[in-house]
Amino acid sequence: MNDRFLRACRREPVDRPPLWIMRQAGRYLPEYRALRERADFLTVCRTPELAVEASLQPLRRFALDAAIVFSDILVPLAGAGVAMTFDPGPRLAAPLRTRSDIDALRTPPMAEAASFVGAAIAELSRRVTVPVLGFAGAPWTLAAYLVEGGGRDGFPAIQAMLHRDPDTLERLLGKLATIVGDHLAFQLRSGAHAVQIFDSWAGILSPADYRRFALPAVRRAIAALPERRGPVIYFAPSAHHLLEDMAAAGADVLGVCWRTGLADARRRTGGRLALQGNLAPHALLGPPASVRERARAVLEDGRGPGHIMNLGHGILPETPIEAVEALIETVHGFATNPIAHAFSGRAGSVS
Ligand code: 1CP
Repeated sequence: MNDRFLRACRREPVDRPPLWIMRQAGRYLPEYRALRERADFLTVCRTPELAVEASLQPLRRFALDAAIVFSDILVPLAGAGVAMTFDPGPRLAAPLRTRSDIDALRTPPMAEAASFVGAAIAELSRRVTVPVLGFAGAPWTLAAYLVEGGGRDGFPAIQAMLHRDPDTLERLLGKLATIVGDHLAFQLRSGAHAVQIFDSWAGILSPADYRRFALPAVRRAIAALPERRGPVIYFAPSAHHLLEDMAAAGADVLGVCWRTGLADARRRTGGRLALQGNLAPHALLGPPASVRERARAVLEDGRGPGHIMNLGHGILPETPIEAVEALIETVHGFATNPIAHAFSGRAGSVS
């Protein structure tokens, strides 16, 4: 197996930084759009054969260093009985606003509620020669969607709950920490080599509220994982003001968006964690020469033990394929240590 990604997560030496792309399966790929003509989003997620197909699509085109199972952060909650549709983002039939709504949220074992995710991971790990990533939303980010009922700028409903009824919010976060810990552990048992936690909306919190609400919940989810486990990546965009606190969540790798420089993040976290990121997704809308220049700047900024090259957030649906190719060529041509690089192979990633 190509273990460049796992080595970088552990801050071990590598010939060049590994690369994967957040949301590498998705709407920028014509073959994904074709798959979605045949099946709706939740059906793809819940049918292991289709989820594996979506996960394999980017790997057939690009020599990436990790696969990610095709699912969504809200899918385990749908499995736990929260009624929702996707259009394209999640829409809940009934947002959770009161204490009794939250008490009614079930926390069934994820091996039952999201068994299809485990089946997709097991099959994917048989089909690829790169590590397979599982993932989950962080408790705070899942709570933001559950309380709002969908995505909305600033998530005013959870902000109101935080101020009006902080005990109820803490109760919800406690339940979600259980669900997230269980879901991550289930994915690792099913064959995931590493897991990523997306805290997409942590950045709307002040440092004090992050430390009171979001951080304890994500820390509890990570602490619930077995001691001998694959690496955990913790990513929150627009969270420059939270970086030192995020480093205390218990993850091995910190994902950072483009608003924070990698060398700056390394200094602020004392070099204790590997770092992942952080080319701006918009950089891929530029011509290939510009993509190469921007990607090289990120690679230089990330130099040091444990850099996983990635975008600073999910790839945009309008991204041209040539831009992704330019990114890949640049990473493949970048030697962490020029002497070791001369001896490295370039095997494909789908067997
Ligand atoms: O029409 C479609 O095909 C649906 C579009 C889509 C896709 C392709 C959604 C709806 N989710 C996904 C897949 C997905 N979501 C993956 C797949 C694996 C991969 O290749 O990376 C992952 C990791 C996610 C994670 C996810 N979903 C996040 C965290 C990452 C981030 O961008 O911050 C979030 C916030 C979601 C919620 C969600 N699901 C879908 C959309 C459009 C959204 C955002 C909605 C909103 O906030 O309004």
